[in-house]
Amino acid sequence: VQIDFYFAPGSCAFAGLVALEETGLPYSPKRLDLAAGDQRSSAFLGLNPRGRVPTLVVDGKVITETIAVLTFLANARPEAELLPSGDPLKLARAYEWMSWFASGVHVTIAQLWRSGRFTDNEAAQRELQEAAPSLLQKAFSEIEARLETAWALGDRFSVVDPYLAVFHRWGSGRLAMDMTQYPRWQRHFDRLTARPAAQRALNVEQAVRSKVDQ
Ligand SMILES: N[C@@H](CCC(=O)N[C@@H](CS)C(=O)NCC(=O)O)C(=O)O
Repeated sequence: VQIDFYFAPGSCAFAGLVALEETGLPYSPKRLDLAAGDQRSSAFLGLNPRGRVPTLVVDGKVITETIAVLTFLANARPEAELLPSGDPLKLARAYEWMSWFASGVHVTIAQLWRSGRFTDNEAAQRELQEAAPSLLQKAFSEIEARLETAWALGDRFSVVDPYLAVFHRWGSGRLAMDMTQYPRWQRHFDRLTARPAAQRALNVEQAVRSKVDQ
């Protein structure tokens, strides 16, 4: 199997990068420089017409969208139990978290950093940006309240966990938020980044990073 993984360091593709490392499947990391606009090259748009990372290509089949990428990887290595099997409620919880991240939390971030996606009107863009921080505070507090266990789904790691870490990194990084106000989430993040697969993912990012990407 030939696996190519298109990603950008520091982006939401970190979730897929950690998941890939957790599977142990061999893959070729393909770094895009989002600031330089690599995602809008005609070659990449041919793979993903939305011009976004993560994009996973498995034997020529293209898989886009974080939830689809994480689901594929979990099912590609069922023995790793990266998504719960045989427990419909736990599996629903996994998709509850991930759907909220993709359609809620991540979209609020886009409202702040990429308001041009929503409107060309500059005054409206400013309004979108100004509304975002309090929405993010609310979302981050909800994450903190929900994280009652070691991992998002309980005592077992799943692909939900590196997806959570994406937002933690943005919070402590570009958003310059005081993440100590979310102690459970901080512990979760430390636990996640201590995993060998997460360490390898961070090394892959570091190896290609020439500047700080979003
Ligand atoms: N719904 C997509 C969102 C992907 C996305 O927006 N990725 C960002 C990086 S975190 C991106 O590629 N941005 C490039 C751009 O907007 O030009 C998913 O969940 O995978």
